Amino acid sequence: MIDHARHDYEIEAFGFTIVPDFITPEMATALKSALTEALAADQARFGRFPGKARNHVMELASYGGLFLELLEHPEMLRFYRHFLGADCVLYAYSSTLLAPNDAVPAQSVHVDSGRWLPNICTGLQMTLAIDDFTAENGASWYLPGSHRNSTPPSAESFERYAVRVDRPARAALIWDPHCYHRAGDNRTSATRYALSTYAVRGYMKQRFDYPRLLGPEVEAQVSANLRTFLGYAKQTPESIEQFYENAEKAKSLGR
Ligand SMILES: O=C(O)CCC(=O)C(=O)O
Repeated sequence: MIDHARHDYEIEAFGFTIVPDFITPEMATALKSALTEALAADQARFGRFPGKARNHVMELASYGGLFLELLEHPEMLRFYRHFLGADCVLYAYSSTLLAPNDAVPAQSVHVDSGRWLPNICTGLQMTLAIDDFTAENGASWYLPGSHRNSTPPSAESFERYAVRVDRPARAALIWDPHCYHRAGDNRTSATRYALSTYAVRGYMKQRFDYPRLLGPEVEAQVSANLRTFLGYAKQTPESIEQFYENAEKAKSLGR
């Protein structure tokens, strides 16, 4: 049983919380091999772009299968909906791998959202550990309470107060993307596997236009719950004809 009151409090107060045993061992194993395949496919498709990092998959929903299944995780959706409202949408969905001795921008202190609005949470992230996060393989550091900072902490404050967030495989770190953090160094010989989902309020723009990226095939294949989370109900019409067609469609779906 997940202690929601405790985790919600930790997100509010510290900007992050660790929820253990978030997925089954079987799901973790299957996600690891799906991530390995996606990484190779992504390099083949996008490796020609100078901005493409070798150990990163920018967008996982487009790889379908298990990655779409994970987006239906009821506890993940509960956290997102609790903090962002029932109509919140997926903003981004990517890998969070750390290869041995890799130097990545995430090792500098940063936030994933520079937006600072006091007293309103506009985004929430989940980093799902597929492997253990340890001191040796570069467990990330987070500065508790810094999601409430209007300005970045000094390097000295970060080093003094940040905590290393070790966690076991299959744990979900649920966190505010305005919480200051940095990745560690992976001094082992194995890549550390994780992936991240990131949701925003329903009135905000998604990083990818998921309905167009995934198309009507995925719309037809997934549950109503997932269609909402992917943003299908938020699409603006591209023509006046479509405005009237959408109104008919909504009526027939009882929306
Ligand atoms: O945990 C990590 O390795 C880095 C996470 C990170 O910096 C991010 O997701 O923005």
